[in-house]
Amino acid sequence: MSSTHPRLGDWVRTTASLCRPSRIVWCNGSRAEFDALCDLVVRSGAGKRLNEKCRPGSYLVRSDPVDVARVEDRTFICSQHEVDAGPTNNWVEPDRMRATLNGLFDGCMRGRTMYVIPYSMGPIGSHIAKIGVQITDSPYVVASMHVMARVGEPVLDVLGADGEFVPCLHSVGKPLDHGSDVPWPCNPDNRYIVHYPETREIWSFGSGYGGNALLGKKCLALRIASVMARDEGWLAEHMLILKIANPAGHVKYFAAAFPSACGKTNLAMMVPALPGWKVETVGDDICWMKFDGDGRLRAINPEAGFFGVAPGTSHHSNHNAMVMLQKNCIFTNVAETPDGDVWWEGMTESPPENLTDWRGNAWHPGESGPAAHPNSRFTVACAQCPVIAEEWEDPHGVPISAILFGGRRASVVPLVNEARDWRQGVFFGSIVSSEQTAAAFGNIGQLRRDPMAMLPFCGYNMADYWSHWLAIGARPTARLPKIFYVNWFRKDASGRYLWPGFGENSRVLKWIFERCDGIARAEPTVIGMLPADGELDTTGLDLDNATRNELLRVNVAGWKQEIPLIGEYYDRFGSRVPGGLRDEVRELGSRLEHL
Ligand code: SAT
Ligand code: MN
Repeated sequence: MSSTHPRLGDWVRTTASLCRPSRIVWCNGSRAEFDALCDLVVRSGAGKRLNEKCRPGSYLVRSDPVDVARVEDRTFICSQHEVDAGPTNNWVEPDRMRATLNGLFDGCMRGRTMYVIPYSMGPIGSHIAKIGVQITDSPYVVASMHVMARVGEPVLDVLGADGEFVPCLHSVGKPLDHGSDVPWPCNPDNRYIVHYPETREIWSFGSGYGGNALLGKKCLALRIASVMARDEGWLAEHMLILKIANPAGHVKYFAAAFPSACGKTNLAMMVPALPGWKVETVGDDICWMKFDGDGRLRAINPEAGFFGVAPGTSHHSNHNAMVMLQKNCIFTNVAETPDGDVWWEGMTESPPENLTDWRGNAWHPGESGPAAHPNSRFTVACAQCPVIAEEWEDPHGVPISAILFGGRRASVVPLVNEARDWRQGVFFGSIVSSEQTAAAFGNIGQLRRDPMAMLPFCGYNMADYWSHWLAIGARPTARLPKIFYVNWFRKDASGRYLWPGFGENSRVLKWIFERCDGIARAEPTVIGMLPADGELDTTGLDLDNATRNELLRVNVAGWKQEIPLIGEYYDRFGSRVPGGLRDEVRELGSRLEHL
């Protein structure tokens, strides 16, 4: 198979003459191709087939211990002008970066197979979908792309002879010069995850892991897509999409953005504690929203699979994920049990007696390090999720009624707060922050700002991105979703969580649902609209009044302390910060002063 698309053909030829692989394979996306790739990963020594009796159709892969996560400090937005990348992105002048990368890619696939993977982010042929073509020399990456995106021949059909595609070039950066290979080739001293937003190209070198290497996900669907969305008037967001039905069977769709380690996948697959309510999944990580003819934002999940963090996933935190992971999964860097199954921290209350850890060494309870790497992952098709919404592949997308922003904040930020209008909602998104939880990252309790949870994923100046959000809301015909700021992570003085979280978060979703219908009552306060007395359904929950009040109170002193911090944060972006957001901070400050 090859392409009848001259520009694609040219790009593949030019890339091959630069990288000099021993052969080129065009991926057709078939099941047989997937199986053959998995066999290759097994034969390379990086992967093994798990016990068919425990995890049918599943694999365990171990990466090189130095190649285990996204490398934000090696991620670049190479726009012509530095200011267009903004202060939150790494920038190098594009011609200089091209020269560096041309040097690194020169001959980098010697002795290897170069795979060409046409893929669609979004249902094939959907007007919201985008096509990418990834070239890679990693069979593990090709197998993962099979799960995470729609790949192969049907994509080329849609592309036709002159369709648009984003070229995505990836190499593990380790030519095979003298025959013998290592199980997980990579080049940790020369890692580059590079985006050219103006020409919409992605070049990634030196890593085979996750978002560094599966270029459809963070690189295309967020960094490049956020630029496309700005130019074309839509939103490419780091959000889950959930479907929620009330006991009467009425349905709404919410999109929600959280920084990492806030339980996005768990929320997307939640089992509601409230009787009669039902949550189903449309997506767990990325959401593309476009206006329809009625002025509503309709969302698709551009992905076809979940690439989720394994540790912490259990029947308590995410029962549906546990069911979803019973078969046909690729696990990376989790621990292995003696009978050829997988295990990770948090899966069971106590670990099994004997394990092989993520590095391949014997491991016993009480060992100093974890058995599974903290960023170990499962890769699994969305279709396998037991609560996947039937419309998850609707090419028109689903209409979004509410957008939720959340962070991990022990104090100040209430359990739920509805924005008075779109502008205040964008303000909420812009100040999203999480407290650093482990001593590993600087001071405990220190805030990391992560606007709209897009800090590492916005492909242009963050302040311009806020302006784009405001412009979306200023569209005259728009029927906009309501925006809410949620915080499941409030703690008391002794560090105990005030709110049970997980399935109990359905109580908050219920209030949001009923706000969208104009049924539930809210009380206007200086910081936003909080649930009026008795409006948050706490029936059957062991929550005393004092705790409830603490979760939903306006912490005047706390907010007064936030105001200068927000101002300082905005100052990083200088004059690019939209006036509307500056107004929000000033007005919030003066409302607090007048209390
Ligand atoms: O490695 S990924 O970027 O795909 C996942 C993540 O870091 O959120
Ligand atoms: Mn994510």
